[in-house]
Order: sequence, then C-alpha cells, then structure tokens
Amino acid sequence: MLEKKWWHDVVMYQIYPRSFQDSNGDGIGDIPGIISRLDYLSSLGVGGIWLSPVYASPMDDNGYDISDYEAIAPEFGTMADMEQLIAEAKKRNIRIVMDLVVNHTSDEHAWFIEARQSKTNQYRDFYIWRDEPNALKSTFSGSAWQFDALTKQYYLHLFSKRQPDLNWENENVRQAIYKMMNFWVDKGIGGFRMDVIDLIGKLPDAEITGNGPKLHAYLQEMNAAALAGHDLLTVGETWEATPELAKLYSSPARQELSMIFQFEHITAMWHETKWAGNYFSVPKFKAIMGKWQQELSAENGWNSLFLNNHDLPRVLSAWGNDKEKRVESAQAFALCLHLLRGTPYIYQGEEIGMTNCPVTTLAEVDDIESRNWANDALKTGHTQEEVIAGINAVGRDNARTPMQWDATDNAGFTSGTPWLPVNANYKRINAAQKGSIFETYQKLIALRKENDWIKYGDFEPVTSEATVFAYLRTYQEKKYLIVANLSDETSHFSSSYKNRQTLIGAAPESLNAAVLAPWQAFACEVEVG
Ligand code: TEU
Ligand code: CA
Repeated sequence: MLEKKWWHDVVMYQIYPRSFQDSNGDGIGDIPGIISRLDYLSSLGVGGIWLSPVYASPMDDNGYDISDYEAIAPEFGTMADMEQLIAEAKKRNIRIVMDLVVNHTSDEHAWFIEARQSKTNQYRDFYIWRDEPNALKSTFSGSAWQFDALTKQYYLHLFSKRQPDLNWENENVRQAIYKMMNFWVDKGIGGFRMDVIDLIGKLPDAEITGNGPKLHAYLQEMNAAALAGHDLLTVGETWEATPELAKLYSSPARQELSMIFQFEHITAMWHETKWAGNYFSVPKFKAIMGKWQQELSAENGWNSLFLNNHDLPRVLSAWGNDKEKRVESAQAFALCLHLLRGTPYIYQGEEIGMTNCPVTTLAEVDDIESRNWANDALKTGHTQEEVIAGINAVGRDNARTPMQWDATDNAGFTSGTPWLPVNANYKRINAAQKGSIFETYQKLIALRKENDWIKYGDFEPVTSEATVFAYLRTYQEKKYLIVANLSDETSHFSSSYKNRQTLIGAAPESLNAAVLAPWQAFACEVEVG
C-alpha cells in the first residue's frame, strides 16, 4: 500500500536567489527579497520552494561553488534572514528545500585550502589528487584536472577549476556532509535538491563519473544518517538517469530519495551537444514523457515534472512560441505537464511566460559554462556569430535574467543596477499583469490539490496526430482526457469518448473529429462505458 507523502500533493517553485527580488538596492536578489514575495507565491498556490544555493561562495558558478555550507553569502543576507524565511514560508504552508551541492566545494572552502597545503595534510584526501591527468573532461570545457604548483599534483574538477570534486570514497567526507545536512534539517527545512548527485560514486581512474558502483550505498548511508525519520522531499539531479535507475533512486522500499530530475526529454532535443542547437520534436517528447509515466508507478518510484530550470533556456523560446502564441504555448505546456503523475516544478518566471533574453556581444555573458564554451569554440574555428547564436539558444543566462515583477524600472526587481540586465520585454511581460498564464498555473495547482486522480491515477497514451500530446488518466473507475496541440499548426484529434465535464482549457465542441487550433489544450472528465 502506497504511503501518501506531502510531496505527492504539492507543486514546487524554484527560486534562483540572485535574480528573484533585491531588497537593498545592490542589484542582487536576496533572502529578505524572497520573504517579501512569499504572499505572491502563496497566491500562486505552491507548497514548496527549491532554493538554489545561498551559502557562502566566491560566486564563480553563482553559488554552486560553496566555501562554507553553514554560512549565508553576505550578498544574500544573514543566517537570521534564512531562519526567518523558513519560518515565514511555514506560516504559508510552504516548505523550503535547500540545494545540496556536495559533489564538489569551492576552492575557497577551508577543507580545500588545507588540502592543497601538503600531501600529508589531514584534509588532502577530502579531494581527488593525481600525479598525472587522464582523459576526463570538465562539463565547463577543457580537462577535468587542474595542476596545483604547491604540491605538484593535479586535482579533479568535473565543473570549473574553482569547484574541486570531493572524494566520497573517504568516510570522513561523507560523515562531514551528513553532519552538515543535519545542521540544516534541524533548522526545519523541507528537504534537499541534490546537485549532480549521480556523480558522487565516481571512479576517476576508471573514468567513471555518473552512476558509480557505490552510488546507491552512499545514498542509503546518507538517508540513514540525515534523512530518515524526517518528512523531507529529496530530489536528485541525475542527468543520465533512465527509468530503471530512477527506480533505484526513488522506490520507497529502497529508502534513498523521494524522486529525481531526469533529463531524457531535454537531451533528446539536442544535437550531439546542446551547443549544436536544440529543436523540439513532439513525437519524441510525448514518447519519453509517456515512458516515464508508465515506468514509475508511485509504488516503484516517483516522477518529477519540469520543463524549465536555472540551467535551461526558457521553454517558450526553446520549444514553444514566444512571439504571437506566447500565452497559448505557455498554457499548453503547463497543462500537459501538470496533469501527469509526479511532482511539478515551476521555475521562477515560468508562471508569467518569461522568455529567453538574447545578447549581442560576449561581454554581456555572465555564466561560466557559456563563457568557457565560447572561448573553446572560438579557438576551434567557430565564428563569433555562431557562438553568440549558440548562447542565445541554450545559454544558462537566458533563465537567470531578473524576475519581471511589474512595469516600473528594472521590472521592480531592484532599485539599483541589476547584476544581469532585465529582459527588455518586461513592460509587456510581468507578474503585476498576472494574466491568463498565471491563472492557468493557479488553476492547475488547485486541481492537483483537490484531485487524487492527478496524483495517483493510471496513465495511458492516446493515439493522436504527431504534434498532439494526448493521454488518459484513470482513477477509481473515472477517466480523464488531456489533449494539447504542441505546435503552431492546426491539428486534429478524434476519440470515441464523450466530454462529461471540461476541467481546464479550451475543449472542442465534440471529441470526435475535432479541429485543434495551434497550441489548443484542454482536460476533461470523459463518459465511461
Ligand atoms: O548542473 C549540472 C550540470 O551539469 C549542468 O551544468 C548541465 O550539465 C549543463 O548546464 C548542461 O549543459 C548543476 C547545477 O544545476 C548547475 O547550475 C551547476 O553549474 C553545476 O551542477 C555544478 O554545480
Ligand atoms: Ca540585494
């Protein structure tokens, strides 16, 4: 019998703190700014916030390079602010899920400062040192090995050279991490999002990075040491996960994590790499989403549901229509995603239809991944235009422009100069206008709260034309049909079902031989029998 959990009911909201709301005019979002927007989030109806890192950090990777896990970065506020955020959110039935970044630290973490002093330092084996590099590459371009002159060895960094990888084979590392996790659990947080957690089992000499042999042993040890007995949401970021692996992470019986972020629907739309440009294939999208729905059945695992985050281009620009059909395509993606089984995640600004924000020069690019890739690409013969086009299509800054609150200066994000320019379309696209995208998300969140069929119903795909994503949900003898034309083209949909009651969206007169306008989407209960 499935044990019901609070994270079966809620929709989560991801905040990238640097870009959400500035409260002190320094142009950088901060925790007091987040507190000032909790009523907005409460009106949307979300039940939890995934808070991207706010810990002490030199900000080489905007906080995913942590120098002190138990301190708050001064630009984001104080520990008192953090405790107030947890308390104020709790008053609104919103839990705070912290970002756990433990595959690596910053090179300014006390452990690394010690470790690099000498080969015999007690913290040396908190990290991964070798006399010679092997072929491992960094996600942020170049070799994954950095030579350190002081002790004439290389250290491993799967991300920036200022993000040295922790050595999880070292029991002292694991115990130090679990101790830190308990520090945060004791503060009353709602759980953890676990950054690239599939990498902590790496075997560098075998050039194994994801899904190492001890990964699940570490996660079960972590669960026992820091998670068990607390009613926490834990979601692992696992870029290469398959449904089989997802069951290992999220089957309740295994006591590891609540769920994972799988990225198959994202990477399926890339050419050989994301920089080679991405495209949107509806047939691929619906096949992948359908597979994950049918493979994870609540008893054997749990899906997360997302199309946006701080690392991805805005879905309306990448896959939708961010021009004349911006509202319709936003509603269609929201509807077909949120009525699936799993926990949906809204990324800040998604609920008002924010879009990509193109640059014209490389000097405007902040993100280290984009900057490192650009330097590499220019060296290997790509033109400036090609590099700018790649960054404008899939660069991470697209998701990191300030939240667009209203039509006042800097979209109400800051009274100062924003750390990254506000998208010029903020006068037209902002939360003050609320508008139909926001209302669609509000209604979807309310529907989830009120209807167990969304949380626990069965899923089956419904035959439909290539650009139409249609599926049935079945729960306690009732059936619900969800249909979304995910294209700019008119399409058709035919079903023998009769519409008993439209729940959301624009349902056609009849479900038999219906003509669907571009981005038309709806959900309805259908007659059974
Ligand atoms: O991201 C993991 C990661 O690899 C992404 O950077 C992703 O692979 C890339 O953007 C796609 O090309 C996590 C965090 O979400 C990201 O913000 C951090 O930069 C990274 O880990 C290192 O902590
Ligand atoms: Ca600020």
